[in-house]
Amino acid sequence: MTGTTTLTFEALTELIGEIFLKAGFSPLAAASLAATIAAGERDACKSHGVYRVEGCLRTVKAGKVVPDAVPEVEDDGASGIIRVDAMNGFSGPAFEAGAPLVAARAKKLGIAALVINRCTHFSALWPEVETLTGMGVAALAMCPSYATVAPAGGTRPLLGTNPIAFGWPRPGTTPYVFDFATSVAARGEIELYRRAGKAMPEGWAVDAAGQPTTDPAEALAGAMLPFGGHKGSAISTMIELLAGAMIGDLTSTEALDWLGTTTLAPHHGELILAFCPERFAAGRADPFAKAEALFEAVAGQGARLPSQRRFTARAKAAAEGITLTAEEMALMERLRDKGLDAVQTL
Ligand code: NDP
Ligand code: PYC
Repeated sequence: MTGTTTLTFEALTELIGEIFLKAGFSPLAAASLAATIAAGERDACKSHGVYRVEGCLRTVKAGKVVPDAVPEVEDDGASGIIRVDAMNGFSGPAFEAGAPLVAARAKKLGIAALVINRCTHFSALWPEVETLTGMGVAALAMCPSYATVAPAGGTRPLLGTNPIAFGWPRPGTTPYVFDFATSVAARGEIELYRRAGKAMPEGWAVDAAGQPTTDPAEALAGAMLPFGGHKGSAISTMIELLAGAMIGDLTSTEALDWLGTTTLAPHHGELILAFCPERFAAGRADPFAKAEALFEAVAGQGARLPSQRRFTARAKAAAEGITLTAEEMALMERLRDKGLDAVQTL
């Protein structure tokens, strides 16, 4: 297939939203997920861009997510923990229900937590922490996934690719944000290598026999590796504890048992912590001025801030649009026209 299609962010969001509405998503879920996926394409984060749309539909068709679930908020209006039960739906509507509450509570108490239970979470975390920095708080988000990563020193899947993201608000400019899988690479990255028929870099994964591999298919059938050896393994384990065991939700191993496959989007919980820097600093110093001095010092060494590549891609997309390949566009059109009939569950 040849030729490309260039769309505005709004047009791509609308196209993905149409697909989701046709597949039975609630208008809120369709809008929320479509904006997150379109933002992945806009910010050049293809591992969580349009290729995820088909996976969402397959997960619906397999009966593993409720596309029109209405999240239920549990909040007594005073405590530091706000809980949202996603009611087995996608995480987006649950996050949107809880985000303004957790930001407001953090401003009141200094710190607050948003616990999301029983959600399907397939997306990048930066849209969430950016939403919270936009509300004036710093944020730390994390969730398990499904067991695809061996612990450091091990050879079999046990941990998830367990993402962790942090955002710090910067008055007058884009926030400081990092967001990464605790595996060497996100599983979505390996899937893109598989689709492109390319070998992966060394050190990302072992095959089913526990031997190092650069073959994406062997890696997907084997185990991915944590980033930074024992350090990434420990952070990933912490995420299993805080955003799985502690919040009364599934660990990555339990999530895989529940789903029965890694070909659908995973179901588990999520933990998001919100901090009010002014409340923590309590007048001792200006935390935002100190942060700016630190960021300037980073840039002063010729290093770049995380998310700088994304924000550059975002500006380029605003000026020039978002370009999809002919294959990607054909898939979007097929999913829009045929809905759930276009996908298989295996
Ligand atoms: P990357 O390794 O691509 O990027 C990690 C972070 O490091 C980004 O914030 C990136 O900023 C930054 N960065 C990269 N290179 C540099 C550099 N040279 N200097 C400074 N900062 C740098 O991310 P991953 O592949 O690990 O993860 C991709 C996405 O997958 C994440 O958004 C994550 O949330 C998502 N994910 C979601 C899962 C889920 O279950 N929902 C599971 C696993 C992953 P920049 O983007 O600007 O390059
Ligand atoms: O890319 O590792 C990943 C991933 C897992 C679940 C959603 N994304």
